[in-house]
Amino acid sequence: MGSTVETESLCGLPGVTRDALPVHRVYVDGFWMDATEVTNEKFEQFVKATGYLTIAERTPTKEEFPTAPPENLVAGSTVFTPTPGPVPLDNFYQWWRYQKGANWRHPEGPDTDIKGREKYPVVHIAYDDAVAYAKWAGKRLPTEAEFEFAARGGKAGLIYPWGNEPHPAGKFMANTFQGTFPVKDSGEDGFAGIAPIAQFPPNPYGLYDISGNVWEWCSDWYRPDYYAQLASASGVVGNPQGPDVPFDPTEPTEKKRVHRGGSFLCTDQYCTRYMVGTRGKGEISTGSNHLGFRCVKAAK
Ligand SMILES: [Ca+2]
Repeated sequence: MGSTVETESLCGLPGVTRDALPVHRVYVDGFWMDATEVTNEKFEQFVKATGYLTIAERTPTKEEFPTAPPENLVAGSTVFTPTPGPVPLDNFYQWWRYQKGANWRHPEGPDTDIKGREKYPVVHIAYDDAVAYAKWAGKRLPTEAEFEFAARGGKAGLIYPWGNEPHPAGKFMANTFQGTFPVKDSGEDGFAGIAPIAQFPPNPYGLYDISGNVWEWCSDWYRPDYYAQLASASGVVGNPQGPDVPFDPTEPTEKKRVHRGGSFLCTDQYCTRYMVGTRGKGEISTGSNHLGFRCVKAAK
């Protein structure tokens, strides 16, 4: 598991892959994983069966978001918004906005819907939403170790799930971002923005979009030094479950869990964390239009 110092330079955002150092070995028991990200169609079945209301559809309270301005205490979610022209890539608030009325049924806001997007990954899913779905489906979320093991598809030490070239023989292997970030996605890979599931070749384990398209929730709490902790443990750690408590020094008051896989916004100009050994993270109540999930189940 993990990423190397050598691949750090592939990412435009300095130091963002350092939490995936050093490369280390772990052991995971056998498990099954969904071949694709959970789709709008599947999530709708769950909502119809249970009446579940996602966090983005509920009105947030001051207690939950003490630093949010009062005008933002309305149901909604974060939506990527291209900037009118090139901007310094040092402040992501330039291209993320809190959109009132954005949720899984209305991915870009109240004027948009999921008609014709049945096979797209469900987005604007907070951690508890993903857990609720998984429980209903008789499954659970993957641990970070399970996710990375599955993503590597039986191969060790590669930069991407398919090898070390981002575009082998000129072919795009995942839905990422081309063009000028965050101004215009030129969609050379066939998709400017989110794509339906399974539009690119699967990895050797038959998993689609394990890299790119949307980030995916894992069950581990996030700490940047967790890989270093595992590496310093004696022997190979079996079935790691993540640290006991979350901590992200860049936003120390926020409780974050791990995201993996990168998204349709990944670009070497900013962030290339669709690289298979790298890590992401997110506050547990916060969804966005490039974050979804898939489930796993223990092998009997
Ligand atoms: Ca794309």
